[in-house]
Amino acid sequence: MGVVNVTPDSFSDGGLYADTASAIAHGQQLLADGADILDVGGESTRPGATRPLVEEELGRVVPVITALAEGGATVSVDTMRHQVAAAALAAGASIVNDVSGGLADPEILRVVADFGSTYVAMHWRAHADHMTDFARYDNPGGVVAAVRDELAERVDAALAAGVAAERLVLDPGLGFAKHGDHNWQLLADLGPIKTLGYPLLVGASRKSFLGTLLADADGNPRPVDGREDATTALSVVLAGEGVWGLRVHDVRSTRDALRVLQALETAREEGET
Ligand code: PMM
Repeated sequence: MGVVNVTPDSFSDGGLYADTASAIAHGQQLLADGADILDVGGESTRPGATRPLVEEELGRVVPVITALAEGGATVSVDTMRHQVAAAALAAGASIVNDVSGGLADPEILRVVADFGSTYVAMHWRAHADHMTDFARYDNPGGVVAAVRDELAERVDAALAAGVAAERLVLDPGLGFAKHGDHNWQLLADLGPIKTLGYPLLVGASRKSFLGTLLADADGNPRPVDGREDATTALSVVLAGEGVWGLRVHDVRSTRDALRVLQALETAREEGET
């Protein structure tokens, strides 16, 4: 899944594709690089970000989705709002990627059910302007158990609203009300979330915990544009563990890495016959 952030302020690529034409061109480039899905978003969720108006978000994503879907792309809309989800699905998107898992705007679940679209429910606790206040996991089992249990609640809500079970995808929500150690614990132990029985999407690309991992000798985090190799390394590991989708900014490096995995798998299978 390639990221098309039509925002002035996303942490990883803020402002680069903020206008319609450059967002469309970027989406087309990601397709050429091998993306299966384009994830188009008009709201930055970086820590501390404030929300755009609904009209602003609609104006950012709808023309981009229309153009990319008309060109034959499979498009997801990265939104927490039912109005934006409805307009995006009407414009040709087929997946709703809701980072709040239906908590920010429960009406979104009904929209997804009505359209029969695929729904990505991510683990989330609060909007970006105060999510770090919620990065506490004192419960037994810590962050892994909490994320599993809270995602199970979102699954129940989605199913109750009429979303089809076979159209549900779950996401542990790296960086959302989570500090670096929480992200690593989740990545190290996705098993309990997998036991919920739904495909998993993971968005690790360029996130701050990778910047912290790669900090220089003075402890300064590696800037966003130097986190690509670490992102690719995680893509390889996660794909090898059977994760359904990888939400990344640089599709080419992840696609290349997946090709390597595929070639090894094929060679192994041929070796066995
Ligand atoms: N991360 C961001 C935005 N949307 N959606 C899903 N499903 N999972 C994520 O981890 C996720 C997301 C924030 O990253 P960005 O600002 O680079 O888009």
